[in-house]
Amino acid sequence: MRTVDGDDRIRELFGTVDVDAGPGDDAIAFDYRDDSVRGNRLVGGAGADTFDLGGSFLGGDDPAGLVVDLDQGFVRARGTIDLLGFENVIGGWSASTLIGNDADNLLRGGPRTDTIEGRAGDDHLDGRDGADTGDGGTGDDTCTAFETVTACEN
Ligand SMILES: [Ca+2]
Ligand SMILES: [Ca+2]
Ligand SMILES: [Ca+2]
Ligand SMILES: [Ca+2]
Repeated sequence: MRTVDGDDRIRELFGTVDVDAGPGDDAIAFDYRDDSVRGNRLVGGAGADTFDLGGSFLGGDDPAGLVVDLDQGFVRARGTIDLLGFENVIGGWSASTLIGNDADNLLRGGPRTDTIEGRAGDDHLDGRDGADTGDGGTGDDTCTAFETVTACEN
């Protein structure tokens, strides 16, 4: 387990992934050109933490290839790893399913067709390009750039 303190940006998680970002508002980024996750778990810890897939190819060409579920606490892209204590997700190149949790989440899709759910809390959902589907869930939610949207007040 690699543990770091303060506000961090952790990049290039090659090989086995097992990181605890600790206190502070951290961003853990997958920016290597791979289509699967390996290893055990990523922990955001305290603070508003971001799981950043911008620039990554996780999930590859498989339309169901990438799922990030903050409520159930996992990311699946061929392999599956635990993803604990994160509030925000930035999607990558692949079509993605991004699911929030009870916290106020920022969930941003990528250029392809994404399905994004905020769940409880005041969430900000952004589909970006593609024919995206957004569901704010309960709370005072803001949804941007969706073709189909439900339960968004703003
Ligand atoms: Ca943290
Ligand atoms: Ca999209
Ligand atoms: Ca919500
Ligand atoms: Ca939420």
